[in-house]
Amino acid sequence: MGKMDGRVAIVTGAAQGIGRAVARKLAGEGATVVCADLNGAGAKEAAAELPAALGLEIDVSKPDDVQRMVDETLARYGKVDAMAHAAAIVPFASWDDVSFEEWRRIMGTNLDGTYLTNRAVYGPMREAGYGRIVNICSNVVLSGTPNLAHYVASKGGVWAFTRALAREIGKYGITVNSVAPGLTETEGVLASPHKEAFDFVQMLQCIPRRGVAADIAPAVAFLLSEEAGWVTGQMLVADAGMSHN
Ligand code: 4PL
Repeated sequence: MGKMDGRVAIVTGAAQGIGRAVARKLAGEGATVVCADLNGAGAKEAAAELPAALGLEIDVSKPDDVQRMVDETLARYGKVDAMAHAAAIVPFASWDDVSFEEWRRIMGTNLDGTYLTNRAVYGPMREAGYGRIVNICSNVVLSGTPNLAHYVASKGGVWAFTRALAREIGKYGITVNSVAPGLTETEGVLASPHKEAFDFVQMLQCIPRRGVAADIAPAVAFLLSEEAGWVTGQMLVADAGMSHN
């Protein structure tokens, strides 16, 4: 018996990192999971390890891709109860190197992707009178971490958008929350200069160890469960207390 029994959940960014851990966790709680990722092979691999899942190659910055993600979910499983939107680009660049083109690239995936995915699941959720949405944010919105200005701006948008959308669609039985992880040991982070920040970040945490994707997934699963229905518009910060102040 799991808290997602009988539920159909879409997870974007499901091929690796936090998205993949969320897909595993939701499946463990009984959900049927649609694993979407720009890396189609990775999405299919993530789906293959789960009892009931579908893997799709999806670019969340592209309206047609995102619509296809929801259409295929409905065609295959008949409904979409929940979505965890984890797909994002995590760049590392000094402000001197953030061209307008690079700014637009980050906004296109991180912020347009949030608009498109939330827009696309909203229709069927409104019709059903039930829905649970979690957008993955970041604790950088609370501190303005350096070398991430475009990323911080995009995640600030995710945070604020989530609050605003919650106001408008609560009346349809849909909750919208964000989860804000801190620096997390994922494939993406380990392949980037952010990996050099673990020691510094650990000093600021209440719990002094490296965060891993499995530390984030339970917070997402709670907010996507039916019993979280009285919680909406919130940002749940899952960062070992780094930003509790
Ligand atoms: C604390 O979301 O939350 C680096 C890179 N450091 O992407 C993040 C912290 C990064 C973060 C993040």
